[in-house]
Amino acid sequence: MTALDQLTSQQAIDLENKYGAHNYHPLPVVLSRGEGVYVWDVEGQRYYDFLSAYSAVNQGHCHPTIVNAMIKQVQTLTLTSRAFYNDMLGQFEAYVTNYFGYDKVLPMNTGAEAVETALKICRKWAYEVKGIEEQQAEIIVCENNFHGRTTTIISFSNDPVARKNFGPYTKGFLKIEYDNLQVLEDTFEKHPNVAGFLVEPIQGEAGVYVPSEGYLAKAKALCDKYNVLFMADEVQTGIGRTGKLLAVDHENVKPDILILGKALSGGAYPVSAVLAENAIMNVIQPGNHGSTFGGNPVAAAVAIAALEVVKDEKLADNAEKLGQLFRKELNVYIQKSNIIKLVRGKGLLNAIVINDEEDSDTAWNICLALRDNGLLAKPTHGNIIRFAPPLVMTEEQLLDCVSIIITTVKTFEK
Ligand code: IF1
Repeated sequence: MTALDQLTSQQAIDLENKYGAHNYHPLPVVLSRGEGVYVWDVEGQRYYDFLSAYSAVNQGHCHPTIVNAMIKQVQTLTLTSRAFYNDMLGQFEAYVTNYFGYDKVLPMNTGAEAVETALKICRKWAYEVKGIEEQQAEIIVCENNFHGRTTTIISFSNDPVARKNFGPYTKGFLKIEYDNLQVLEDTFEKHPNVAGFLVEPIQGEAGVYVPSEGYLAKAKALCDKYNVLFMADEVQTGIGRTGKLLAVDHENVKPDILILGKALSGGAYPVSAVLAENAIMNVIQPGNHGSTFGGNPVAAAVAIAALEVVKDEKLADNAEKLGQLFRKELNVYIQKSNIIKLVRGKGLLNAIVINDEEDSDTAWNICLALRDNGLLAKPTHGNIIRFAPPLVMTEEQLLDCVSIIITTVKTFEK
């Protein structure tokens, strides 16, 4: 067998099991092609993608504008490192800062790296601008957060699966309840060395947990009052997913530090970024931070194209419209269902909560049945199923998906 022979699904699964570290438990489906809202398995079966690679493929699979920008750049210049200038990075920097309304951007590759970058900028700002004594800066994070997999980030996770036996952990983080403004202010009062507040505008991994209306705006106002940087992790919620360009736009909040990843490239390439105004970003000087691949010409070309698609195709508006329809249609069914408890979310970032024990395998079994009916989704935290299709979906396709979901869960009614 040569590497390029067409495998069966089972052969592909067997290879991963034998030669790959077992750091995932994928739904058993082996994909080999994608276009728009659809993916195909190696046997040629077509599915609606209702995960979008955890909201990275907001622009749809293999979007021609993004693919063409990538091909053109890959044939011209791929990587220079930041030891030299390249003719694409500056164009991306000008484009992305103008797009989101910030003075400066620091480009990286993955979401976790962007979060790390934000934490480093925040700490440096604390010592050099806010005037906190060295080594004393603290950053507030939320319970049930998900910000990535690095040693520092898992240090402030409270998911034992992500965290256990990876210590010793990085110090300097205070964990408070999400969606609780009183606790946030109490923590500011008690801890004068707080430099930043890192928050997901909607907690994705926690089960698409949408905070109370006004929480983000009021948290930002408290940050201003206590001279603390409000850092929004929009890696999953950003770039049109929740029905606005950014999830913080629902409350007209402008984060001091904005963290982007995933759909910044439409899923074509790892591109992440941190944006801030000069007063903050200028703490970063040559040698302080960087990455071999961060800001490479391919990433720059791909990200410009990916952001253009979001604007040209009005993907945020489409997510808002289809999200309303999705929740409305599902709610009609939920009225008379004893298997789905509720649907929640914003735009096209939604989840249903299954009426069963948290450690039951019902959500997993529903996802297997959805797969058999032509729709791919994945459980998060036991009894919750996340629904996040590409934002290029049409209303007709969405209604088709709603019908697949309802037909499938019906067979699980008790
Ligand atoms: C995995 C979850 C989603 C993120 C936020 C930073 C990152 C992520 C808000 C890091 C990444 C991923 C990573 C993926 C599963 C996935 C996920 F279920 F774990 F929570 F999307 F919902 N901030 N989220 O959601 O970005 O370094 O991965 O590029 O298996 O770890 P990354």
